[in-house]
Amino acid sequence: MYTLYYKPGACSMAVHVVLNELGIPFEAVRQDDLKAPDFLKLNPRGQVPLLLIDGEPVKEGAAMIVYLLDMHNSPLLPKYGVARAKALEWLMWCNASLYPAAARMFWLNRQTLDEAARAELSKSIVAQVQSLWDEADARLAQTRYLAGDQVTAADILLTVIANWGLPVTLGDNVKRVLREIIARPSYRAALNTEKVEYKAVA
Ligand SMILES: N[C@@H](CCC(=O)N[C@@H](CS)C(=O)NCC(=O)O)C(=O)O
Repeated sequence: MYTLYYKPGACSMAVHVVLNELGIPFEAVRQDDLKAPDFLKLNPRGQVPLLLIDGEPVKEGAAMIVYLLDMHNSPLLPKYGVARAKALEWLMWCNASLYPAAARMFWLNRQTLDEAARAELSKSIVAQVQSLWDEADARLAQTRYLAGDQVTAADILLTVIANWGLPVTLGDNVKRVLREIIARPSYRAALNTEKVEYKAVA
């Protein structure tokens, strides 16, 4: 049995969408207070996503996604060869390059700074995030999905991160993929359960 702890619209939403894709039973627990003692007992890092697999806490969203897709034989992560390498490459790019770059903006919002310093840092963070979105757009000008011809979990994580409201411009190729991913029943169901509005594309 799986239990997913999530915060609405956070990176945990990608795991939520993947669980919906698999059509398996799971419980989704909204965890607003990440410093709540009961939650910290499960995840001392005080972060979502957290997945309980038969009661065993597993951290790191990308690890959960790979485990779930392998365990339940999903085409969202090819089993072998270069197709698997490319799917992992882009899943990890979303998780280890795009996500941390975007998260710097949330870090900045928590800092006490004078306005000039904030504006300068913000400009630099947005420029870094923009260059990553430009990279995704250039890739998607060449291939239908991030990993190639087939949709993979990387496209789902990309779609989740795109909705974090950073002041970046998303290219037309990125928008094409976002529209396709949010139309999937799994994505619509996660938006509905988490009560999140998708604003990155109409
Ligand atoms: N590397 C971790 C990052 C988890 C993470 O930073 N989660 C964010 C939400 S997207 C969070 O819980 N932030 C709250 C905090 O760090 O206090 C993963 O991919 O699972």
